[in-house]
Amino acid sequence: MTINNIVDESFIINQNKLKKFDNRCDNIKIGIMGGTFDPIHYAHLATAEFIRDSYKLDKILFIPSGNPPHKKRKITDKYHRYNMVLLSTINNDNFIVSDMEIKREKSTYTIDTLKQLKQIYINAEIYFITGADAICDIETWKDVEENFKLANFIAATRPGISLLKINEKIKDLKDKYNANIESIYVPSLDISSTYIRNQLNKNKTIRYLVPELVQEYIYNKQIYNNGE
Ligand code: DND
Repeated sequence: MTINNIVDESFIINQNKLKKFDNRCDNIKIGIMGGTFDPIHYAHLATAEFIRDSYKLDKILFIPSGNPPHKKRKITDKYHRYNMVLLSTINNDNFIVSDMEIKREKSTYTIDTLKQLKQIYINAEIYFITGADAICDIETWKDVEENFKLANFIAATRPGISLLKINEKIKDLKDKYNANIESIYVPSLDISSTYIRNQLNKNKTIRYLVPELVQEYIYNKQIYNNGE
């Protein structure tokens, strides 16, 4: 089977997961894992799984950013990033991929996504998952205070940022915005998308840092080998 066939198959599997999920979305707890995912890697997946288990979340919805306004560098085509997230989640019934930000033509802000989610999953409780770096930058996000009104936030530890620093930031955000936000220690995996792109630029290995299918997709589509 070629990688393109596997992408097509993961798309269909994901559509079925979404259909089942949309039919039983009342009174459930949904974790949202938003990201540029350029590319998705094992730290994203392990963090999402660890938090799903710790918070007894029913499902994790991965939402790849369409046009992330916060990225200054040129990012990879959104369909490649979306396909890689599909390939990474094909074998996990609890991980579902949403294309709501991919389909949005304008800049993709979390506030618009949370409003959209609230309309679709009316009685669900939403937990937005972020890594420590994202939580430290959250005051630069559009309509920060409104984001906190629409969702609970969970801030996962990330190598290089101490739990103490995250907790100080959380205290500050709670005081300022009455935010519903908690920190969680997740097992450290010192992997980043930047590191993976750098490895690829130097023709070095990315094996065991990303799912095998993602590695195959990257090589097949020859992304990340133009100094990007
Ligand atoms: P990133 O581009 O940082 O994602 O975006 C994270 C989320 O923030 C997305 O949903 C964005 O739409 C949203 N955002 C950012 C800026 C402004 C606004 C919204 C706005 O509305 O104005 P990455 O692909 O880099 O990473 C995805 C997640 O995984 C992040 O939360 C990151 O911190 C986390 N992560 C790790 N966590 C633990 N261990 C590691 C990790 N590597 C990445 N090794």
